[in-house]
Amino acid sequence: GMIPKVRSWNLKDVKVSFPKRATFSHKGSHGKGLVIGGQELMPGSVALSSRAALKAGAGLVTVATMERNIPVIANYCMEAMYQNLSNFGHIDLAGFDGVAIGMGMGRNRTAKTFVEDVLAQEDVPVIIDADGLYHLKELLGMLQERRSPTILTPHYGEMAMLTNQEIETIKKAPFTMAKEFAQEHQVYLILKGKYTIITAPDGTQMVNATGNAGLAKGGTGDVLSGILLAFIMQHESVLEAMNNACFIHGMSADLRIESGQNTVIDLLASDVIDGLTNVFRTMS
Ligand code: B4P
Ligand code: MG
Repeated sequence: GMIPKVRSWNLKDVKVSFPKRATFSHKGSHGKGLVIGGQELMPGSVALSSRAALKAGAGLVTVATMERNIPVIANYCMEAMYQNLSNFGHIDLAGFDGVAIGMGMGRNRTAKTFVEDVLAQEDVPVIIDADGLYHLKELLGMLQERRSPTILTPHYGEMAMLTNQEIETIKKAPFTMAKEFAQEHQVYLILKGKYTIITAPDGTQMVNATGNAGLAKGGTGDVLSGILLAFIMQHESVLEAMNNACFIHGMSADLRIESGQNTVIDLLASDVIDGLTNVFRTMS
């Protein structure tokens, strides 16, 4: 097929658009984020997302998850606050500047009602990942009605599921598939892969080339969702936040390898979070 002219987001773009942390800033200046997910057998996902959000600069992070998982998650992410998801039929998003939903959330019907509930609340930007995308499949009609940004982060398998296509079909025309979907449903879309394609609802596209095969391991997508949550709360533009999140997530993985701290074999999602320090050191 025809190869579209899509530009790569680069380090210079990141440096120009990355928000400066003001000397007199307070935690309220950097966003209050809510991470929703993590069913009983998957506590690690939201632990990674919430820690990634804090390490990426979010002011406050609350995790809404299964009660019995809270101690495990808090052990990895002490700075977060917690809500008991099992007690809520409705999650009030008032007071939050951004929401990330779906990581390790599971595919039962209760989980679906949370996705529906979040999408119905108008004022907050929402990131939907992983099992949240699975539930979204039946809720696609809600997307166009939303008044604040919705950001979807499928990998190729999830994109195939959302569009009723084979993965091979997506691979043949990923730019076109992403653009059509983003425009039809009026969403921001991050199609994750070796080259990640970032699309705005108006069809604007950018590609990210940072990252390496070390990222092909469970949990790295959850880290991206957390970084993204932190950035959409602090950047003026959603598109810049998405581009920077993808670039920095991959750059952290690249620096871990280049510095000899990890190899592409042993790199863990948590190493990508730890690597953010080296990335941010180059930003100032
Ligand atoms: P899931 O079981 O849903 O995996 P997951 O929980 O979403 O994992 P995680 O959240 O950690 O990773 P994610 O991909 O979100 O599904 C996995 C299955 O989906 C696979 O077994 C496969 O069948 C299918 N699938 C997924 N991606 C596919 C692809 N590209 N082509 C064909 N089939 C695919 O996030 C991973 C992160 O790491 C992203 O940011 C991504 O950009 C990055 N990354 C992964 N591999 C990379 C690489 N080689 N180079 C650079 N970046 C890479
Ligand atoms: Mg994932």
